[in-house]
Amino acid sequence: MTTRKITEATAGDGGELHQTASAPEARTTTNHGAPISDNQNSLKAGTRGSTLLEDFILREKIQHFDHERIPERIVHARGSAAHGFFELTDSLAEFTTAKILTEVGKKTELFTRFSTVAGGAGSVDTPRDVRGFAVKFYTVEGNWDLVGNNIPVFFIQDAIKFPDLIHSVKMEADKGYPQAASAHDTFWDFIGLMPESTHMLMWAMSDRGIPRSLRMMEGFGVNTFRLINAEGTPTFVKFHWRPKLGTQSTCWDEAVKIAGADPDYHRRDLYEAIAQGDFPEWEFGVQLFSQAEADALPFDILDPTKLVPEEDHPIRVIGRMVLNRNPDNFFAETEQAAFLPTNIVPGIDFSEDPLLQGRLFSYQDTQLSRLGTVNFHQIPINQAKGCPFQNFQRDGHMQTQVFKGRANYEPNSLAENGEDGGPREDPKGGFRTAPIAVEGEKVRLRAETFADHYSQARLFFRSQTAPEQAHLASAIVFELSKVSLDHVRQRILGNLRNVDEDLAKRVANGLNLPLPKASSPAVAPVDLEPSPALRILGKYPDTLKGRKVAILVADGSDGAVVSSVRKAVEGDGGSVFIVAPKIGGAKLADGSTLAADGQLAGSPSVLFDAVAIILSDDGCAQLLKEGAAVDFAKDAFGHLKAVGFTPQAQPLLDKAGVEPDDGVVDIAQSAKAFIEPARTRQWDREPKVRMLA
Ligand code: HDD
Repeated sequence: MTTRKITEATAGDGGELHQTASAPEARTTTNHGAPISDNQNSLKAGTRGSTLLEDFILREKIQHFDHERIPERIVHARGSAAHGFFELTDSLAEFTTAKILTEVGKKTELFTRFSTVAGGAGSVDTPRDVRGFAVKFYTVEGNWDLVGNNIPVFFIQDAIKFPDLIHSVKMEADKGYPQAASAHDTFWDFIGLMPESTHMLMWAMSDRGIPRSLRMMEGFGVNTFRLINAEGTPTFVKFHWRPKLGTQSTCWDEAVKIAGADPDYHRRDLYEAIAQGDFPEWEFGVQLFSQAEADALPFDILDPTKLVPEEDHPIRVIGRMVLNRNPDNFFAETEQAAFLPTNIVPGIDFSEDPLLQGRLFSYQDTQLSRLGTVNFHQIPINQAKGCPFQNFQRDGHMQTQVFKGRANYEPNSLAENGEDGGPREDPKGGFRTAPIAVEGEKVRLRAETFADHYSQARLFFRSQTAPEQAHLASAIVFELSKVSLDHVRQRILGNLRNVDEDLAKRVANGLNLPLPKASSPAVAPVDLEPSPALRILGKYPDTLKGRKVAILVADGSDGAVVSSVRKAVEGDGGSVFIVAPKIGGAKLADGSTLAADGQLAGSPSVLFDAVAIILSDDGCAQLLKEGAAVDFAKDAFGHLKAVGFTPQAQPLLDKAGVEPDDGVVDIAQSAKAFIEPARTRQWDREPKVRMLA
């Protein structure tokens, strides 16, 4: 009797906020349905005694918790995803029977997961890395997964090298670091010994490796696939995603600081944009090649380390993807999503690309270890939604389908007895592999047509604008400066000489090392016509759409200037984020209080695309003593962002080393004048703030 009274008293310790239920539909139960009377106190031998083994409620709850984690993805562990739809705008009926590519106007549900590659599930969003770009289309002919990246080529030409590549880039086996970083011995050791990786290395070291937002990345199917039309004629195809918001990257110093300021920068950005109804959108395009066109290319269409410049073979835009719904539950959807390059639909087929061929095994296999059962296709996020999925595969761990009848084999004639005989193959509408002729001996060899490893690396480097080339060279200097093995650095420099003599010299200078002999390429590289489409800068129009402008205020700030900046930014499609020394806001000159969206120390300027610093004389005097305010201005300037200011903020700008240029704008005079520089970065400023290679 005494014990019971004390238990009730203890249960109430959580205060009146502790909610209880009596209606069966609102009750907490065990996993097997038994109602739980007390979810706060374990069963004890006396109020101060040991917990009893008999407490099945405690054991079930703790045991379930103990098993909450599943193995993270061996690559692409860190990811963020969203639901959306695909809409076809131009039919490819001439080339394929796939309904998703022929029914114009039809919207197909999809789920898209973006990821970094090297880091673990809990790593930061902004390391220098490739980004995964995986789309699962729930088509009426089954799920089609296009499992691509934000870079159109890959490091290796054969899947058999993939485990070595990944071992080399992930944290070193003995030390367990660095996490989510390619700047270490083993990665560069592998890359130096693998000249075929040089082309993708250029991409990874370019600004594409440090995107500003997942919403501002291009995507690529990477491998070549085939489309198959009603006559059975195959056409090679490469898939492309182009962001409506344009491509944009961060500065390296900025990416490093974002990692501390907001490790979830990309995840938050995607989530918030969708939650606010600002749905990210991509155009979907294809490059198509007949066999004759493919044969005429200077490279092998089956070689995944090569691309086909869009200037030579334009991208035909055939549809769009809109991401318009955040996952309800991160684990159930984003974590349990299983993407499989083998998920294709009738009318689409694989090519013989040896990297793709290996992928066709790896993904199904990895899901078994990650999700633990051959029935992972029954998890809601992985289920085919556009059509039924049915066959005679049965049982296994976590079987959730309850099959009726005894038809679980084929052929069967049970229908003749009036029983349900189950599903049947469909020779006409079912998936058919294109009858491509094959010939040759069984060999472990690579085609000679795969042997040129440097021409496209050179093409990429020479197609970049001057600032992009400088960033690329500086990125290699940064990474090689973290490498401790001199012979590895030497080998890379020798390889870089085959890419571009100027690039090699700049990197050697940046390291203060002599330039070694060029390594001997298997095939001498050739000069190709530069492809401006490989740049980020200037490829898409500058815009404030999807971008965030921070307005820094303090007590005494002029509310009229705040309003005019807000109006100008929002009018141009951007959004505004008020930063103040205190989260409760600042008292403006007119006596009103402006609530803050973020407190200064937690809202550094690295998190924004442009900044406006609106201060009174007093407010500025106070902020001169606040390091976070000085850094706010200094970093915005250093990261080449537009800096709007009121003249009273000048002492802060001076202390932060902000010098006048076209991107430093007096917004008290004109908020509008701030908009154009705010749409982009001030590349001319860069040589003033940073020594680039
Ligand atoms: Fe892979 C995951 C993209 C080559 C083996 N890969 C994975 C994901 C993406 C890619 C975006 C994450 C999917 C998700 O969000 O769940 N991978 C690529 C691209 C490649 C590529 C574009 C080259 C064209 N991958 C590749 C090879 C192999 C793998 C050559 C193995 C032989 N990839 C895997 C994997 C992963 C994976 C181990 C880890 C988690 C998963 O599959 O589901 O099977």
